[in-house]
Amino acid sequence: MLLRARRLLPLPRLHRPLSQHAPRFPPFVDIAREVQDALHAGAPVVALESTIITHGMPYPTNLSTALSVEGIVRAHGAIPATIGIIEGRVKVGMEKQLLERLVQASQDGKVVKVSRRDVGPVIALGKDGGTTCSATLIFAALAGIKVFATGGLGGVHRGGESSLDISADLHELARCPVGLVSAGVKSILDIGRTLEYLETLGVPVLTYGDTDDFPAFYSPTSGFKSSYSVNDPTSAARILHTQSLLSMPTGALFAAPIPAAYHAASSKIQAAVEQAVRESEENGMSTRGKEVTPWLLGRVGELTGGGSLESNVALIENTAKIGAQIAVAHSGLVK
Ligand code: PSU
Ligand code: MN
Repeated sequence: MLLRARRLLPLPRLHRPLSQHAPRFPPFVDIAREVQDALHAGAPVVALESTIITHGMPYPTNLSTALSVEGIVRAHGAIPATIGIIEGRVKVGMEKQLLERLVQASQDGKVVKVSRRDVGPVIALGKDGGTTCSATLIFAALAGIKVFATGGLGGVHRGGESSLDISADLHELARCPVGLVSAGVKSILDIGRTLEYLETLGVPVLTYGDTDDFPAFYSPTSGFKSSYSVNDPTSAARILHTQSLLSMPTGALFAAPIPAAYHAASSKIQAAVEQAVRESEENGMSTRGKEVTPWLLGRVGELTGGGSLESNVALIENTAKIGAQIAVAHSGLVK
């Protein structure tokens, strides 16, 4: 059944304004000045991940998308905080030069794809890292950022019931109080099992829009439903704020369908996804852990002659806009 958010009584505010929670961070965490200022003022901030840049998209689209997504967040009234690791230092908010540096390092094949298990080693060993959803959630939560926009959350891979290839993203969303806006989960995944897993972990899944269809990244539908939908930023922000008031450590997944202009391309891309998954099983790539997702994304890009990449950029730009709107609404609730 589809449950819609209704007008409710105003929620109570936090006891103290955020500015009085002046947090101390470990010495290897650099929060960009404007991000720090915004967080202290209770102003809206949107976290962005860097695995998309280092392992998700080819050059130069990775850099242009990182920059355009930041611009979109700003245009909608929030401060962007792209999160990544440079020489063992966690950057929360990266200036253009830092993004370029990360892009260059990834061209040279020197960047680690960092999920939760990689965080300690990459920092302690002074390496460069592109943070996946899971690692980005950790640092967003540490900094006090409430909203994170990206393309696709990781999840249960096809055959995951025997390979146990289940992304650390799911567990992290259960223990970081951050709203993650994505275009659903990657269509290369077993979407049904991913949703079951999120339910077990207690992570609410909402479609952001006027339908309860759970989107499948390149496509607005997956054949699965979300348990809720919201179609305004305030309702989304209220869910995050309600969980905070209950001291729940949990985040939420807001699944925003890819914009309508890209729906027509989705069946061709989906066919390429199916082919890439088949090939990955045949060539043994499907058992190669963290390499699986980048390989599949690259192969789908080849098979669609770049069509999947264009859709990928569009859906991320869309989640960045929605993320900024939710962050703005959330800051209105807590300020
Ligand atoms: N979806 C994309 N591009 C990506 C990813 C997801 O379209 O680059 C990345 C995200 O950073 C996500 C990660 O957190 O893949 C999941 O990887 P794994 O399945 O290895 O956990
Ligand atoms: Mn995996």
